[in-house]
Amino acid sequence: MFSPILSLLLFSILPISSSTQSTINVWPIPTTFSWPHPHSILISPLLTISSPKQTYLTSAVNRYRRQILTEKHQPRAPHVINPTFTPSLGTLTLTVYDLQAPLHHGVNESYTLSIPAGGRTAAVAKITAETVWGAMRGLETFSQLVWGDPPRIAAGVFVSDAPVFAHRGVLLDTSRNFYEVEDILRLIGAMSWNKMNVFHWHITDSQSFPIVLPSEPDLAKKGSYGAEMEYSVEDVKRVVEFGLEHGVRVMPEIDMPAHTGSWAEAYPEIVSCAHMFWWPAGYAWADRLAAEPGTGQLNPLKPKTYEVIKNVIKDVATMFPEPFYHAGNDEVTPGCWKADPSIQTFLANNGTLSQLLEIFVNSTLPYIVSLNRTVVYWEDVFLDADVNVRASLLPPENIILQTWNNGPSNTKKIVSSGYRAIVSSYDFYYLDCGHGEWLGNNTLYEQPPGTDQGDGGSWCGPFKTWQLIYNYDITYGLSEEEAKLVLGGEVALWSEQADPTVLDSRIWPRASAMAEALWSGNRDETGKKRYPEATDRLNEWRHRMVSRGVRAEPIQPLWCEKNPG
Ligand code: CP6
Repeated sequence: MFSPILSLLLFSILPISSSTQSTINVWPIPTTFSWPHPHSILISPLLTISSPKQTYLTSAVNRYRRQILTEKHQPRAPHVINPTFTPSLGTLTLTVYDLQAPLHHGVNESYTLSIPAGGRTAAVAKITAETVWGAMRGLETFSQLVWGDPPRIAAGVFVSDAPVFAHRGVLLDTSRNFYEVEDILRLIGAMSWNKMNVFHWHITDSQSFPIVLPSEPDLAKKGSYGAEMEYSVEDVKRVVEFGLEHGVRVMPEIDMPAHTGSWAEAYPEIVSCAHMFWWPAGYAWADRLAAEPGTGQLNPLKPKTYEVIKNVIKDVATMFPEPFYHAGNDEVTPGCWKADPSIQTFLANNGTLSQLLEIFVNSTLPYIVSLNRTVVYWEDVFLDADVNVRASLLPPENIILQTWNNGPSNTKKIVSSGYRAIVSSYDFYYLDCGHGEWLGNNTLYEQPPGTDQGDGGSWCGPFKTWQLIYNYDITYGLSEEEAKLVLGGEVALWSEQADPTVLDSRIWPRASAMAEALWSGNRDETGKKRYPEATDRLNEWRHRMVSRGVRAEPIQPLWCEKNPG
């Protein structure tokens, strides 16, 4: 053992090797950090993490302590960081100023972290944060600075960190294919490692209705894929609690009025065109790339529709405390309502499809707002060319619009009309593509002319690479004022071609690319896109995620690690 004084002395005279790294292996990279003299100290096996008492913080502290002492992560590119100084790090102290702040949109997630330089007696690392949620972010950064067996930590590090965008999410569709609660928890856990904070749970769609709602039990009983593929009230509680323990909000989406074919199993009388396949009899979509069972749209003219919807909304709002409530409103298909005889009368009397949607929105939106919720809708409700709702019926103080079509121009339309926006442009943020291109109205399938009624479901552009995702600027082309209305972004895993067998690899590490771009940006100090620098760090991070139990896919061959660029 070196004496502290000798250590200090050694430390000051040792030359810093030219091969020491200038960056820290943390993902997402903190907004500011310094590590002037790269070296490390051992972590005491008796490491104490002292923190104020708060249920979720205490849970996080216990989790991180275990992880730090047992992870034994071996860096891919070995750090040339010597020597390792004694004494070891025995204490991490957390200071949190506000223990009450709830995990809501915009909550303060900033923190500072300092890890003492080696050679000091009674070395104490410190995290300070305004809120419990910021403290969790600091713990994550701390844990990523640990490596090796026995565990050691980068020493003489100072980090001051806060996110650029407040909303950093992942959408998972649990209707097209079913996921166990365990899969969802694994996703939420990995999100928290990436400092992502919103799990957008696209629970229901046309294919299945997997959530059991106490006031409307028949919706799941008849509309799920089977009793073993349902989320109970208890299951939802587990997901929401797990989210709180990890600083991840759980935002539910019950999509409507379109994408509701599964509701027709319990209530055929309130769903238009539920079993109407958009392609004519005899012409099956040969590979059933993303088969949609006739989208199904709730009928806005039936009083019963609203009885069911109010029960659904009330139950969902009770089960999910999250103040954002996603009410869908994407892809209303004209052909569906037009095919319903009870709607044809309305249309014959000069009613329009947009008026129908306005009736629907006016009969549901105020109820959701009355439950103290901010409503998130897909952009279609406002921007769809055929079926849309006037801005005067969509108050910007209650409504956020989530864009998914064509990137920047739609974001511009949304924010320049005064709405807050969440960006999930399919050209960049849709991760679901597993089996190649959308075939469109491909003559290969001998689709008869004049039968196009929309694509009838999900399709899939080119595979989105992590670099494409990383480089996307979600506020591109906006004024400074407009950019303030962009809350953040979400990557999306639609599940026509995904299920638990591919969950981890479809999402990770590509979601990590968005996570960093939205946490600390995608450019270096000179304003240049920094993805070349990020590559090795992401590779490292992908390996760490794998060792933590998430099967993130590789971004390069092992050969690259042996042959640095
Ligand atoms: N399901 C629902 C989908 C899609 C949307 N909503 C979707 C559309 C186009 C693509 C991928 C997914 N499958 N309910 C759009 C928000 Cl490319």
